[in-house]
Amino acid sequence: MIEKGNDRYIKDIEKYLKDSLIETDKASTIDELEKIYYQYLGRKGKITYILRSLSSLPKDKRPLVGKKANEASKRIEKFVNEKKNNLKKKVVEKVLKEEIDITLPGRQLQLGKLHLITKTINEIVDIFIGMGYKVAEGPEVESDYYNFEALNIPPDHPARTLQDTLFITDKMPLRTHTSPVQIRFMERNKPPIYIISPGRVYRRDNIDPTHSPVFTQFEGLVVDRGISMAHLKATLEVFAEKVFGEGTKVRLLPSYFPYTEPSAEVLVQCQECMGKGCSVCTRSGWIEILGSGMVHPYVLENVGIDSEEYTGFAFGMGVERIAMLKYKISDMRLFFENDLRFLKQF
Ligand code: 2NM
Repeated sequence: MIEKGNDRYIKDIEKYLKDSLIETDKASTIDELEKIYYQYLGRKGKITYILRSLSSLPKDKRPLVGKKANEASKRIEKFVNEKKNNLKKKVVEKVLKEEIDITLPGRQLQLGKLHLITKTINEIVDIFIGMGYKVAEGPEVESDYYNFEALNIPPDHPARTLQDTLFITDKMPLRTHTSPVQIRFMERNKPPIYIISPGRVYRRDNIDPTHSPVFTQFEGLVVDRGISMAHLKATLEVFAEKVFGEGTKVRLLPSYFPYTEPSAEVLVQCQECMGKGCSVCTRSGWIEILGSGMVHPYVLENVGIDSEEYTGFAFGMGVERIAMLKYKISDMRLFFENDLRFLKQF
C-alpha cells in the first residue's frame, strides 16, 4: 500500500515538522493554532498518517521512522500549546489593560439634597429644640372639632366655610393650621408644655406668588405657670435673630385670633432695606412674619387645663414665607414646581 522508502518518510517528517513550526510561529489566533494541530496531529493529520502506516514498512525501518514521527509529534504539540498559552495570556493582558484603567476618574454619583422648605423647617426646629421645646405631629385630615371648635372658632366664623377650607367629607376638613396638633397634645399632657408643630396645611386658595392651597406651617405652644406676653416677645426675638441675623428687631402689633387673647401680629425689620422702607415692605420698614398671642382661657378649659393656674402663649408662621424672606425668593410657586434649576441653588 505504501511505496515510499524509509528516507522519504524521514524527509517528509522533517518537512512537516519545519512547516508546522513556521506556521505556528506565524499564527496569531487560537483558531489558526487549532487548525495547525488538526492538520498535523489530528485524526487525519500528516504525522498521524505516517504513524499509522508504520506497520506497512519493513520491520527494520520501523523504529527510526516511528521514533522521528513521535519526536515530531511531541515537538509540534508542545510548540502549538506554548503558542496557544502565549496568545491567551496576551488576550488577558490586553483586556486587563483596557477595562481596568485605575487612572480613570470614578463615576460621579448624583447626590440629592434637602428641599429648601425641609431645610428651613429643620433650621427653625433646631432653634426651638435649643430652647427646650419638643416636636409634636398629627394628622392632616382632621375633625371639625380639633380644627375649629376646640380652638374657639365660632360656628359662623368665615374660616369654617367652604370658601376657606378644603373638606374630605362634611365633617372632616383638611387641617387649615397645625393648631389641632397642639389641642391633641394638651389633651394628653399636663403642663409644663413646650412644643412646636411643623407640618403641611390646606386652605382653599388660588395659586399666586404669595398663596398656595398647600403650604407649610410652623406653630409653637407654651403652657406653664406665670407665662406672660413678655416670654412670648423674648422667645420671638431669639427666633428672629437666629433666622435673620443678630440685631434683627421684632415688633408686636395688636391683632385678633379667636384662640388667643390678647393677640398680636409679629413684624421683623425688612430684610431688603433693613428698616429704611422699600417696595418689599411697602415703605413701612417692617414685614409681618407670624401671628401670636396668649392662649385663650376657653381653649385651655376645652382641653382640661385650669386657666386660673396656667397661662400660655402660642404663635404660628408660614415656612414658605420665612424662606422667601430669608433667601429673597419672590414667587412661592417655585417651591412646588420642583424645577431642579431652582432647587439646586440652596
Ligand atoms: C397662630 C397664631 C396665634 C395657636 C394657638 C394654638 C393653641 F392650640 F394653643 F390654641 N396653637 N397655635 C396660634 C396662635 C397660632 O398662627 C398664626
